[in-house]
Parts: sequence; C-alpha cells; structure tokens
Amino acid sequence: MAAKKTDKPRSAGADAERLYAALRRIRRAEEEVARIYPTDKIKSPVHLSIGQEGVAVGVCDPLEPRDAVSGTYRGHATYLAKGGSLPAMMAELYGKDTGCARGKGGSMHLIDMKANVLGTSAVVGTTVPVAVGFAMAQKMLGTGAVVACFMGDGATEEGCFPESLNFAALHKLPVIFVCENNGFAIHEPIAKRQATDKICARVATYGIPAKRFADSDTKAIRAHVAKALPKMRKGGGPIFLECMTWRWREHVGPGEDYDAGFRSRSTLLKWQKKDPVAIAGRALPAAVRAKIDAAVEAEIAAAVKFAEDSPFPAVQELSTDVFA
Ligand SMILES: Cc1ncc(C[n+]2csc(CCOP(=O)(O)OP(=O)(O)O)c2C)c(N)n1
Repeated sequence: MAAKKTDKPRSAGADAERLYAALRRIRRAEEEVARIYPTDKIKSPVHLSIGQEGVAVGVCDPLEPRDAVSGTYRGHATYLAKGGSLPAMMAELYGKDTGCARGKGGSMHLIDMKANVLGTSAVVGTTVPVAVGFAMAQKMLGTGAVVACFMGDGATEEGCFPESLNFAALHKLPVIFVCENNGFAIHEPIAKRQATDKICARVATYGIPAKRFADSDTKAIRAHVAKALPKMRKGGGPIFLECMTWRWREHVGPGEDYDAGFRSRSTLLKWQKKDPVAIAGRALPAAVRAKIDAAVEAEIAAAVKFAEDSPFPAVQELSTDVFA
C-alpha cells in the first residue's frame, strides 16, 4: 500500500469547518436513522452514538487515507468519520443490495475497504484483535499506516483485550486503542462490573502510554492523536485513549432510556452542555455554519433516497459469501 499524503486542507479556519462538518454530518445522519426507524424500512437494530461523536471525529480527523479503523456495533460515527460511504451505510441499514455489506450485515456490520474501514461487529471486543492483526500486517509491509481500534468500556472486560494489548505492545504495533467509556454496558454501570475504574492504569502496565479525556473534547483528542502519529508510523508502538463520554439515547433503538431507572436525565443534561456538535458549531460564523448545515442535509437526503430506491438483494444472494 503506497503512502499517500493527506488531502485535507489545514489552517485554523479550515480545521474548525472540517471538524464541525464531520460532527454535524454524523449527528444528523443518526437523527435521520432514528426518525426513519419506526417506519420499519430500516431492517436492522441500530445502536446510535448520538452524543459520542467527538471521539470518532477527534481520532479520525488527523488520520490519512492509508490509515485504518475498526469499530463496534455502535459504529456509524467511526465508519463515517473515517470516510465510509454514507449512501452505502444507509442502504446497508435498509438491507439493500447497494449496502456496504450487500445488505447482509445491517447497522452492526459496516465495512468500507476503499476508506480502510476494516469492519464493525456485533460481538463485543472481536474487532480489537482484528485491528491488531491489521497493524501487524502494516508493520511487516512497512507501510507506515496506523490502525485506530474503537471499543466500548464493556469490551475492556473481554479476554481478547489484554491479549491484544500485550501483543501490540510486545511487537510495537501501530494501534491507537480508543475506549469510548460511556459508563454502561447495556444497563450495567461500570462500577458494578470493574473492580476499579483505573482502565488507563491497567493498560499502562503493558508499557502503553494511556491517557483519559474527561469530557471527550474533540479538539483535545485530535491534538493528542496528531502529536502521536509521527512516532507511531516509525515503530513507536501503540497508544491508548480512554474517552469519557455519554450516549444520549437508549442502548439499542432510536428512543431514550431515562424511565428505565438505571441512569438519570440530569446526567444527560450535564453532558448536553458539552455537546461536541454544538461546541464545534459555536466556533464558526453563523453564515459558514448555515452553509455546512445545508450541504449536510442535502447529502443525507440523497443517501436516504439512494437507500429507498435501491433493490433488495436477489434471493440467490442468500447462499453467496457463506463459508460453511
Ligand atoms: C461477546 C459478547 N458478549 C456479550 C454481548 C452482549 N452485549 C451486547 S452490547 C453489550 C454491552 C457492551 O458495552 P460497551 O462495550 O461498553 O459498549 P456500548 O454499548 O456502551 O457502546 C453486551 C454485553 C455481545 N454482543 N458479545
């Protein structure tokens, strides 16, 4: 894989516009998914990342096209932030033949190898060793590419997590491990699942530099990753980010879960004051923001139309790409 220079324009103004556009695009795409979901046109369960977008955008913005990401079933933001096709994502949610997994994977199994989105998975933790394996290949091929590996706090309780940390640290692999710590695995708070809340301290025992971001500030995450990349590309080994964040909606589905009794709306209100999309928007003049918003709406409307107009897969597709 040839090393490509990034094609992103760089200046303070361009950075602010690009970050807002990326955040707004993910937010609005997921709000559209939530709006459409009750019509039953969307054929797969959806795990929305509304509220958490700053993590994916902060990590992916400094990446180059040659770099890769792997993600979780809550992966719309990861996929879109790395440049995955929005029409192909919408079509995938609709179960259509033009979807990024030919309509066979749904929201939890997004992939776009043109953008180096390695894939997302419904099975907690499984994409972590996949990312490490891809990073091993980059090291062996000498591409200088890095892999950002997104996971929830629940995934850090899977056996493959410490195994992957150890292997990546031992072989000095170019992996940015990103834990999106929203405090819950479905309904279970982290305090009832983990003996201590010191994820970074645990990771650091593998010799991996680990840093917690208390409010997942998009620009702070972005700056940290941008600073780490040159050393990682030269064999400096993995890093770990624990990004404290909050999912605004229910675990799965378009609604909320504040009546279920396990978390409170008052905490949501605190996190909404740190809304990454609103913060990025306030950094721009209103006219610039309005232009970006209009472009985002047009792109999302076109993606939804593409999904609606696309055909379902042919019946014989049921037995293609099936390995057993
Ligand atoms: C190996 C495995 N165990 C259990 C489950 C059931 N499960 C689905 S989502 C989830 C919670 C995971 O929480 P976290 O990793 O923190 O991600 P979040 O949903 O908060 O983004 C669990 C336990 C699963 N899908 N895979």
